[in-house]
Amino acid sequence: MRVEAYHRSVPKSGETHNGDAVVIRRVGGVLLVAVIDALGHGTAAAETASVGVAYLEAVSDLSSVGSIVEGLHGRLHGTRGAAAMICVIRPDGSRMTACSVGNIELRSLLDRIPVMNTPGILGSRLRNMRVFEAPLQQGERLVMFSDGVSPSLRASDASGRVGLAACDELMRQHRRYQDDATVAVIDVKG
Ligand SMILES: [Mn+2]
Repeated sequence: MRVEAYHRSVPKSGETHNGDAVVIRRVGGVLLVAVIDALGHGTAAAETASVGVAYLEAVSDLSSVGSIVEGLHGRLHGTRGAAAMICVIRPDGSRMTACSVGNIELRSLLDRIPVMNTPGILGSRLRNMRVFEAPLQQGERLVMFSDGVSPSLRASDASGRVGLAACDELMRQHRRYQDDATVAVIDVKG
């Protein structure tokens, strides 16, 4: 199966700097999709988010989501802290593994992902990390989003749209203008 990922991220209304950030990259065919939401907004939040992005752009071993989260937690020490969801997908698209610390949410079109959020703030407080995983099937769509997007979002809300057009439709329906807002869409194709 082929897996494609896209994202849209915009700052809070009136801000030019974004405390949300997304990393999408492949290492040896393994796909990493990460959404970061630094506490607060504006320049200081954007600086914290960029520290997280730098770590996730450089991490070379994607075999353990728990290790990635612990590494990100360590790197963010001394910053204002952040929520983040790390999702890793096998090269053949057959399985996903993820961990979400704080309030980054995940919705699934086929609704077979046992999502478990981990309480805490990366950089300052991380206990009882919960890593969840599930097989993926053709036609699945995963949507990861920050709390600048309404939790009423469903993965089916942009059905019929693909890529950035799907991200933009989800934003149009669910964006909250008082916070930085991010959606990342992962499509599993045949
Ligand atoms: Mn936020």
